[in-house]
Amino acid sequence: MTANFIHPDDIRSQFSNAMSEMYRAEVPQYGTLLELVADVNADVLAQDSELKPLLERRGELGRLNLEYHGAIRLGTAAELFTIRRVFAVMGMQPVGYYDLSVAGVPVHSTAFRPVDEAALKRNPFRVFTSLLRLELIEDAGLRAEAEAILAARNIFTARALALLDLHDEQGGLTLEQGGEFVKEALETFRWHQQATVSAETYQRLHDAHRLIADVVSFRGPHINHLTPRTLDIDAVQAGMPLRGINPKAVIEGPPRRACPILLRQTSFKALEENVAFAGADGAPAQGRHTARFGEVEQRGAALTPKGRQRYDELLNAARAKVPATETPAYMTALLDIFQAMPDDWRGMREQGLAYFRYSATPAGWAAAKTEALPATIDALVARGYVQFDPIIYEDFLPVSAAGIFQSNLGGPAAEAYATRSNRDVFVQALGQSPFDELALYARTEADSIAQSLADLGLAPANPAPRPS
Ligand code: OOG
Ligand code: NI
Repeated sequence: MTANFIHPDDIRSQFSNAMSEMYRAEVPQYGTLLELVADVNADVLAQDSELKPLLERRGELGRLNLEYHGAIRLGTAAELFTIRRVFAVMGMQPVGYYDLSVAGVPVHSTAFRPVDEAALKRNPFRVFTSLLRLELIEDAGLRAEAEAILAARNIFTARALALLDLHDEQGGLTLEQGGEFVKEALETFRWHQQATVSAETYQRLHDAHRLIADVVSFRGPHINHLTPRTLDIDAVQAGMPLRGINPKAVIEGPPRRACPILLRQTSFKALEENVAFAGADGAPAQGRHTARFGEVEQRGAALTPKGRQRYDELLNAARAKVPATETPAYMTALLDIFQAMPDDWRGMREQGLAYFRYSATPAGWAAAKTEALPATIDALVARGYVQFDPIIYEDFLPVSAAGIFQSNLGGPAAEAYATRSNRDVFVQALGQSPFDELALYARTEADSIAQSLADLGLAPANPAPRPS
């Protein structure tokens, strides 16, 4: 990259700041949530003196009070294709494929996020991006109508599109162009109180699925939530009502553990907002729409395929025992059933359940000068010459995502759609295959092992740089 161009990580930082500012202005309750999260994080750090150096070592302290993610819902393949280009300018690539139709939500999704460690540390912001699956609308007439409405809209400003082309021609954007790009891109995510459809059309879309009405009835894919990261999600959940915020009933994901795994999430219920529908005679008709909310997440270790399978089995067992809607019985069952998974890093590592980042210890460096070291990572760990820290899970969980969708769409959980997942269609619309998240974690772990061995004089070369 030429020195004249602004770094994609800096564009992403500018963009996430602008997005946060816009969303706090649009949804004041979200600002209250941010304050609560900052207070809880400060309390946790004050109470646990070992946590701060650990977070520092993992490079996570600086990014703690930054928003971790947001979410949008798109209507067409062309929108998904262009949004990929928009996010690429900000150093965000599609990672993972999530099929939510199995949970009765007619979308499939990916997460646009930084993929390499340095970029994640600079700014972790990512966007969970869903594409509506119109083929799941049963009524052919309504489907055609929704298609026509979506085909007529353009969610990007003309200037944003021009800057995208310029970016691709030049191989980057100048500082000034980068700033302008952020401003233009932000327009795509803005809330519009003015719906593009009549109240009657809205109602028919809404009856097919509330999510369909949310995607089809507006000028663009308004950001529907932002999510800061917390060190204690249970404290945030308990603290919400005290600040006048109405949380969803359960925390999604794994239970509270000494060694946190994957991702735990909760949110406040979407707000009911005034909208103006297009009136037949040009006079707008007032109505209501619920779409926008605030979320919090707590992240833990990325699990290996084996660990993930255990997680899925234990989660399903808990859900089979107590429906996830029944708090607090469900949370108790979850805690109970997860006793079956070791809750210490050593045990997790020995059983191959999580990914770890290895590094040489001071004792290892000293020993490397005076003795012949064993050459396997296990032996080095056993002697205390190499230490290991969990690699943080940077992705999402389909069952949890469905729970977040559901609680914010209101009403009972919908039946699963009978249709199969349609990954090929998604990939074609996107214009590339999403990265495989497990391969990314495995690569980070392998690199750290190679680096540790090299640092201790046990391997000839540094690991190859990750292609970006
Ligand atoms: C996305 C819901 C999923 C998460 O954090 O799992 C999500 C949406 O409501 O559009 O954001
Ligand atoms: Ni979310």
